[in-house]
Amino acid sequence: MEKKCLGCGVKLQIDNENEVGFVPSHLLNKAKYCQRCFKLIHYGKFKDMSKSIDFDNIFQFIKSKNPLIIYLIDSFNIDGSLIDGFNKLFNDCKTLVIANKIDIWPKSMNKNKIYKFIINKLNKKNVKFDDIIGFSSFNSELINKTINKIKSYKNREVFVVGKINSGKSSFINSLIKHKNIDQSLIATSFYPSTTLDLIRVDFKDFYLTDSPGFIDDTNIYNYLNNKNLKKVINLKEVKPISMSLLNETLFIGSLMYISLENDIKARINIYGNSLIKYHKTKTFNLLEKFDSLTNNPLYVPKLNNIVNYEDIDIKLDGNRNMLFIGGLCNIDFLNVKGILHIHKIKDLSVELERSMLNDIK
Ligand SMILES: Nc1nc2c(ncn2[C@@H]2O[C@H](COP(=O)(O)OP(=O)(O)OP(=O)(O)O)[C@@H](O)[C@H]2O)c(=O)[nH]1
Ligand SMILES: [Mg+2]
Repeated sequence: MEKKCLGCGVKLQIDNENEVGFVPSHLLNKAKYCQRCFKLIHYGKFKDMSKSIDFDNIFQFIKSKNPLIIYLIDSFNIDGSLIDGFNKLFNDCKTLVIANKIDIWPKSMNKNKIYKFIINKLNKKNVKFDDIIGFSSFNSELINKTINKIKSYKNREVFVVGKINSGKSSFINSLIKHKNIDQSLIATSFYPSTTLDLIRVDFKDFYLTDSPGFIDDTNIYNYLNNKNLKKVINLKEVKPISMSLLNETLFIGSLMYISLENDIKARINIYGNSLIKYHKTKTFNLLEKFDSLTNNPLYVPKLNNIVNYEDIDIKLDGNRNMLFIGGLCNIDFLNVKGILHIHKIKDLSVELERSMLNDIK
């Protein structure tokens, strides 16, 4: 019988060290993980093997099972974690949305406002779903609630799908731990494309299957090398950073910058990783300043292809609005009216919405 890696899902093999699933031949019999996952789990070393993922095949297979789909969405990076064409891919399937990583938002924030915000967003983007649950891998009450919800669908086959890094494997691991199931944990990490193939776990009442994260160019993770990812990615509760801007430009690390039209004063709260430098500067010679940051370690490295930038303008209407920047940070504008200029990576998702911190109507 073929043996699969319990960390990433690929078939184990002993022939080629540079291909997925490799284990040294003398370890094959007792190995649970491939060499790549073993190194990730024990030494935090990551090897990108995302090219090996066969999404067409995987999605066809999932559909053929007529499963319950668990659609994992990162509640801190909502737009960046939506799959383009989700409805088309899984049109006939029951869908339970899990709004994950709810613990990254400050504890003081009203979680109902976040859920309501996400529901509005999904409706606006015409995502069809049957139910939604807020979730965090660290909250046993939410884990319990989720297990009961999954059971209530009575589907034997349940597949977890979502974008890279949305937390699919951590989600399943938290259920494995909670139910004390005799199963090795799936490999997880903040590096994109940790999971490479399907991983099916028997929960007795149902089978829960992990899948590789869907990849596109909307998230900041796709543009950073492994070292810089650590400084940018949000893995724990964020503490908002408050500041005001008047005829000034805000550099978000050396990744992008935003400024308001002249003489408009803005009070903002930034929700993001405190390792990023949020740096204010006078609004002139911006491109020169930006280019001078090329040697800064956070500067977007040109990984596989050239990264294109673009300038866009967004109108702030005087309400409390939040700018969501593809997994990088979210910026709350407190009742600012005027034009916001943004210099950003072309395909990075940047969306302005009425802030979830508004009162619920
Ligand atoms: N704070 C917080 N972090 C989480 C949670 N769930 C996952 N993470 C973190 O998010 C990162 C990605 O988690 P994974 O479970 O590997 O994500 P994935 O969706 O399986 O990723 P791929 O396999 O690459 O598609 C890891 O660093 C996790 O620790 C959560 O509920 N809260
Ligand atoms: Mg995974």
